[in-house]
Amino acid sequence: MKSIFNRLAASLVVSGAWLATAAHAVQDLPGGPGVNQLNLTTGVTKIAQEQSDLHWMVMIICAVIFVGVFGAMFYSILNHRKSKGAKSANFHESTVVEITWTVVPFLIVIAMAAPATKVIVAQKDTTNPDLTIKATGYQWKWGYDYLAGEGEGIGFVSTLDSAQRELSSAGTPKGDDYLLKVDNPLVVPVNKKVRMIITANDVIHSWFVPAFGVKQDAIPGFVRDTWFRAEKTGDFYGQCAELCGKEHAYMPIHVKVLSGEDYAKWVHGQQQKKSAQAGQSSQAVAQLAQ
Ligand SMILES: [Cu+2]
Repeated sequence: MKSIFNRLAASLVVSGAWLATAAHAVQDLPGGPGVNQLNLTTGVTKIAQEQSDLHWMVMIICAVIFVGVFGAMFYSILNHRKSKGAKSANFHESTVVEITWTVVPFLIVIAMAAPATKVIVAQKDTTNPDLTIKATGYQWKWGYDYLAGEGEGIGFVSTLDSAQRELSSAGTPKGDDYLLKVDNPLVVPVNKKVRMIITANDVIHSWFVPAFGVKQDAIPGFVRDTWFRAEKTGDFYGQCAELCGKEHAYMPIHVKVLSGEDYAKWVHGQQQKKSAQAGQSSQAVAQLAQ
């Protein structure tokens, strides 16, 4: 018996030490998750800000109702109990009470639903984008194709950094961007409306970037769209948010928001790379034909 307790104590000490080192080793990732983060991520789009405001509004309304209802209940139980000689009041079939408890909750629901509907409608408004990018979910990576706007024709696949995949297999998490680092991040310009067309090639995935307030299921055979207008440059992270198989945890999303100028440079670089590759392959074809 004693040895079981000893072993238990030893394993607690070991796991405690592991937690302590893990907590020290990891820092907040700017644009990504923070250490011990409880609140929603700080958004960098108007929609994300509005979602956060809605969240707090509903949270506060719920808290006020909770305190009001439980306060009245406990007050009644304590101060109007039988042992204190309380006589029960009779308001059975009171029209005033019945109308009040129907109208008041109805008004509360309307007060929450009206602003929420406004945000949902704005979220779905993908008209007049500056840039259109298709994201395709694969087991287990994301494909990006720039369909319209500056950078049209660019396309690449974005996969988890293989070194991090190995760290995960070894059970040794490391780094602030652990399991969020990719080979080719999605690059977009700041303050431009980017329409994302989302689909999948095998099973259902979900394209989710909390800082943009965007989460859209990627469904094979269907096309869905969403949009964002990032108001800050920087790196923002997300993950596939629909359980899609054994490597579901290994298909992160990394979006690099660049200034208009830097974005133009990136587009130029990508196009040069593409034409160089096209040149190489046409040379190869010419050589084969000789
Ligand atoms: Cu997935």
